[in-house]
Amino acid sequence: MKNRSGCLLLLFWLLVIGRAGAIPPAGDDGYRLWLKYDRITDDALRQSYARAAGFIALSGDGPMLQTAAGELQTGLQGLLGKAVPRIGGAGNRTGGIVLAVTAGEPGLQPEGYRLSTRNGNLVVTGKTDAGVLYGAFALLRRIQTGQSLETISETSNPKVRFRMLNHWDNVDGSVERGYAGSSLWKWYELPERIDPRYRDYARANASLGINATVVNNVNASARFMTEEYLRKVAALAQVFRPYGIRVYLSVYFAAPKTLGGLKTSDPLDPQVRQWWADKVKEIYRIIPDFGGFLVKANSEGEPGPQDYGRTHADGANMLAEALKPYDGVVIWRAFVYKADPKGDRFKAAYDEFTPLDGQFDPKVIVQVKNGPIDFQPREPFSPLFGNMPRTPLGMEFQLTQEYLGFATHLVYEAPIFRECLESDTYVAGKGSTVAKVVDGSLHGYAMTAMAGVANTGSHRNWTGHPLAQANWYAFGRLAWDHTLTAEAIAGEWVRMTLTREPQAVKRIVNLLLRSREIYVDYNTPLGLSRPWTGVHFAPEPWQNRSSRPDWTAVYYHRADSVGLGFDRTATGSRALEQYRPEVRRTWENPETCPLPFLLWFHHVPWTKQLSSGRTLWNELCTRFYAGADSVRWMQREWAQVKAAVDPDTHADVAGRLLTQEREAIWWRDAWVLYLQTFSKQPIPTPFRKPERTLEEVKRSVDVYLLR
Ligand code: BDP
Repeated sequence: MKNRSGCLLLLFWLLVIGRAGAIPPAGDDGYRLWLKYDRITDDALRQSYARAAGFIALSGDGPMLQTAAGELQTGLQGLLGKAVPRIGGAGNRTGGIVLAVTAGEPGLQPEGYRLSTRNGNLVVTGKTDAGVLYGAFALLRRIQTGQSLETISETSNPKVRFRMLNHWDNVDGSVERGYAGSSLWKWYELPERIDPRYRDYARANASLGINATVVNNVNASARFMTEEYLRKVAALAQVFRPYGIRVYLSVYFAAPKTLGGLKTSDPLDPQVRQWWADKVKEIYRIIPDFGGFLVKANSEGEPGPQDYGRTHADGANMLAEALKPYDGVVIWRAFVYKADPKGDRFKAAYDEFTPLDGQFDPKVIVQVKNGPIDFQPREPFSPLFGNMPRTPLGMEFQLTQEYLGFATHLVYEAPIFRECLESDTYVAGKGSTVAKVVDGSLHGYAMTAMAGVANTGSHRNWTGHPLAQANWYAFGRLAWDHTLTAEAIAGEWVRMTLTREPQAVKRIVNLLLRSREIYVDYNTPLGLSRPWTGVHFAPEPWQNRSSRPDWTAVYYHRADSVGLGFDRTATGSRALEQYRPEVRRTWENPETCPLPFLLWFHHVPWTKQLSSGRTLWNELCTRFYAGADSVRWMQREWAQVKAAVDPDTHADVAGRLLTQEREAIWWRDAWVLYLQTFSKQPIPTPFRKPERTLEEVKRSVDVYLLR
């Protein structure tokens, strides 16, 4: 009896200790992202790394250099299974890692790094501490992905200067278009309590070279300009600083009025200008290395300079002037469109911004979404790229999956980013890619920027869908070097995050690479788009009522008895005129327009024979059905890698793929049944008619939208 109660007691304590975390959980919760640093199981490989990494020598004690050494120690401790000591200078010692800040190092930009071997040591060189930090992470990445260190010789400079995340996070802890829980920032605890997660966030970003973060929503609350909030933001800045990350804030343009009590927020009003000058002074007193402002103005109801008859340039320049005494920049968003029943939203940003080229202060960057409308599953590149040679244009990508199935659909976004960056604007002849506009090489921009609307949240694994971490990763890697391929990035990420088993790596990379096309097929094939208002999740192609025409679905797809698609040629809205003739020519002829862009530019008859040999209607059905069916292929592929992936992660993704299948069929059925009311044609063989009626799908959407 006594023994039995002793056993029970022991069991009880094991459970308690286990729950308290003293016993590590069996599964991987995804928290460590791509910085897992699990011990390398291949003995020979591990020992070869261990021989090359016997110590870490650093001269200098700057906080970022310390960070670099600390990160190397953490990483190597995990990967090699033993502690690697940190020493001062290397002296005559060999077999270690030397971190060297060499201001005169040729071929390096301030944040660039060089990895080389010298005198029997691995040397990480940077012109600055930041360069060394990025080099240290690059070295770790090599080890994590199993590369040799023998003949290491790599020089890498960032192609873009401001590599930033934009968080659409609100004062109340919610995240606009966030699908991974609530905000990472616990405003109510700050500045006193520092969640350890802030540091892990900084580590993850620094490992990719991300050096800037806008911590609040572009639909900004003026509260972020109060001293109370600035002190909270300062506490974050302090955590991020040793990782080379500066904080930025989105501003509410009408703050002088709502917060400052002024009668106006007119950017040309001297009192308003003074208010901003004082505010900026206060900000730099509290956050000495503050990065600058991100501004959404005169867009979707946000206030802006046009409320006072002024231009975007007037507004941006006023803020730039306030920031002038400091090192800050103004990032002014070009995401604007008016409620014009006759207009084409596609043309709005170009029409409003190109006349202002040359009028912006040198400290202003205009941030442009990759496409002309709004982060659709596939969009042509924004015609602003290439058409503002005298204004630095920054890129805005969206990592959070607003139109890409939230956190239940697997969509690897690197192909979206690459597709845009590789697009040729032809503004200075062939080869004038969007990437060359954004990296400044085409127009000689003095400042360059790439931003990603973050997909992070309070979910333990940061991004909700475990594989959506790859989108954060891919964005960071591309912001550093836009020439990296989607495949190479996926390969790195999978090896660092999921598995190093070669067959499994191959399969998962392939799955990631195909995921976007599959999504497009069942969601918006052939150039359909769906930026209609609302939650941006449920299929509602029939939605035709709203306060503005461009907030309906029918505005975009234009389905009628004749056909489908938005005519943007000379017979339609003429939006194609915003592109150079070479670009226009590829898209303006419906016979030769690539199918992925067809309905972006043409209203195509249902019976029209396409280059695929099928009629429009049959091609649409084929895509919707093939797309939805392919989700089952994804499930099968994922099942094949079960033995190579952590069981918890595997089960999580497998579950989401089941949801994705159900939702893909929902989308397919909604579109097919709705469009059929116009095409009046049967679902072609071999596809089977949806099991529900259009009315039933509509009802399911209504129920989904109930609050
Ligand atoms: C749209 C989102 C909206 C954002 C807006 C923006 O639906 O929530 O505020 O973009 O980028 O995609 O400002």
